[in-house]
Amino acid sequence: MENSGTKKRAWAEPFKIKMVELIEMTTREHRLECIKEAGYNTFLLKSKDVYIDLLTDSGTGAMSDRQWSGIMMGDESYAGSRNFYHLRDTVEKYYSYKHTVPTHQGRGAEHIISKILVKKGDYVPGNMYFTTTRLHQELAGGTFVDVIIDEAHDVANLHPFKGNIDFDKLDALVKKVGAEKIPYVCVATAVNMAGGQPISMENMKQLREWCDKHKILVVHDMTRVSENAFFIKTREAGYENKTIAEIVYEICALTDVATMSAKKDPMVNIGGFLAMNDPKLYDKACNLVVVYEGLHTYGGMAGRDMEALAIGIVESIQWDHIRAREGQVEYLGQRLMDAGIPIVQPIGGHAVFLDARTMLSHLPQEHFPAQALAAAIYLQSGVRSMERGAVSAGRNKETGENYMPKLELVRLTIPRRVYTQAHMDVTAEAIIDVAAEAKSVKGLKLVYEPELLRFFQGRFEEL
Ligand code: P70
Repeated sequence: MENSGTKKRAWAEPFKIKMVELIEMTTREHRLECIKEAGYNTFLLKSKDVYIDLLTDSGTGAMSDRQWSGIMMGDESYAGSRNFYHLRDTVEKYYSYKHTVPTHQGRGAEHIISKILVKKGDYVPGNMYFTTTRLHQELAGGTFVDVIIDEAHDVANLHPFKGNIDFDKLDALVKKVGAEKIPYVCVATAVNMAGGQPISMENMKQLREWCDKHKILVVHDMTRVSENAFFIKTREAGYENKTIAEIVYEICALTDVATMSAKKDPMVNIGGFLAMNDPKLYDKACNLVVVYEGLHTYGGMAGRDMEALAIGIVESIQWDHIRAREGQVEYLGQRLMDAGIPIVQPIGGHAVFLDARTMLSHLPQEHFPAQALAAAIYLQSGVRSMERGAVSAGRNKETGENYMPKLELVRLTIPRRVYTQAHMDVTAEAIIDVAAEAKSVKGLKLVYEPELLRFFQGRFEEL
């Protein structure tokens, strides 16, 4: 019953567990060795040494029995696989976009669209940066400009739609560089780097009008669109009686192009796509996908994975599913808040974000408090999280200076349909223990810094 769910009631997962994967707790001694060997970077830990893995919700979800059946229906023909047509029709039916180009994952789609639309000297405004998205815009010669509302940069601000775009910032950019230098606005739903914060439908509609007025395209990073739809349904007037499917469709229909990392919302272990309505743009994307990914009817995906994705799209927009998903994230966030742990509020869609700046207030940002906190949590409990602060923000491409973002966060990301409420309890207790001994956590210095996306492979030492 979709509409009764907006009242505060207990929720339960709309599934039962048919197969389990065993995990093991390790000793503190062993974890100390592991984190040192990993250069204090949780990306470099081996998963066998991790107890509860909250590094990411990307590709880590549990597929349903239906999705696994879809895997068996893979049509692995080089060209014209029937799974491609199933995927294409599903994207059009639920997400509104007529043309779909499969890619190996989200960044494959970002690569292609940036190459097509961004010219040297262009500016690409967006509601906060995402690491891979911004890099592809920059590699194509563009400059990213943050146009998210100021509230998004303030961890404690309770704005219900911290993913919203500030139109004064967009107007100022047009005034400064001219609309012809802006190929598109990149709008993300459930903004990852802001803490999984949603954009409102009202703001999306305004964006459509603004872009029409300036003849600028809207490119939608729809990686977590159903999570955004959940917040619209539960927070925005006029949407309480709409289904998640209706809201998702309405959001998508306000945009021209979409990039999707299918490893999130639709719960496949690998895959993504680029989608659009304009046949000319589709033609260009087909030209490029054969160079970088694969033939346009499979892109970077196996037939079986396209089938599982088509099924996952439908599962991702079911009310029972999304309510349980968000209920679990909220449960962890609320437990931490009750214990006085500083987290990004309101609690986001895919993760709980710890405010490392406050938790480790004895460390200056140059000593990478979020990186240090993620390492300390692992050491304490075997729970793996991810830094989302100065290390992730990287350096200014012109000046080489370190970006020092306002948000210095550690992300506890909840995979879909994988962990139980008891795992959330254990995680919360571990964080509370670390907070009690926060002063003993030392800052870090970079000892190896890769040129691109340094957070993935960078190595650190304790100061
Ligand atoms: C995460 C993952 C991926 C992602 C995303 C948004 C809003 C595009 C993508 C790219 C994986 C990740 C990626 C970079 C740094 C850390 C982690 N997010 N847009 O964990 O999609 O990974 O499929 O190429 O969240 O948040 P893909």
